[in-house]
Amino acid sequence: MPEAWIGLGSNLGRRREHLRAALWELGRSGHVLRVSSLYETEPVGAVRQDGFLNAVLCLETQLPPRALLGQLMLVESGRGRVRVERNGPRTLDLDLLFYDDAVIEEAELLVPHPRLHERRFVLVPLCELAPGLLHPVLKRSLGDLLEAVEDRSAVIEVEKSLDWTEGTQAGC
Ligand code: PH2
Ligand code: MG
Ligand code: MG
Repeated sequence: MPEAWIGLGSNLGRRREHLRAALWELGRSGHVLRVSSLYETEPVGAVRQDGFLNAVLCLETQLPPRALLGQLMLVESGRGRVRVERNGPRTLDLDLLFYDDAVIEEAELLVPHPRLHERRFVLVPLCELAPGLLHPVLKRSLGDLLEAVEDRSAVIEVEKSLDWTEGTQAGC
């Protein structure tokens, strides 16, 4: 069955709660195989905004990439995501990073995610789980990409593994 890698991020509201809910919801689209630690990360990009919680997961799924993307967007809206400003603050961001070793270049869907190799907040959690995974376009391992990345923004592990089966609790 195909394996999709998904990046999770939140910097608005009850961040941990948004990520936990996303894990739970994504379980409906397949089987969550692996989940990284949770990381407190410095915002990257032009927009001045609050810090993020980021993580990645690997989902075994029957859904083809477009259908999976649709599910990711549904889960985002379910957590109250409103698209106000490009790259601005969000309750929940779910990005399709890899879909097996597929290379997809459509207007709405670029896989692998075109900026993942430039961002420590994605590479660090990915490398925690799969440092040897080969980027299908760059043909380099994630470990290599992390070593080479110019991004120096802070990425700090704050929680070992998020238990998405636990009851609702105060977010952070
Ligand atoms: N997402 C962005 C822009 N900047 N910075 C961090 N640390 N984490 C993110 O998830 C993030 C970001 C747009 O998707
Ligand atoms: Mg994103
Ligand atoms: Mg996104």
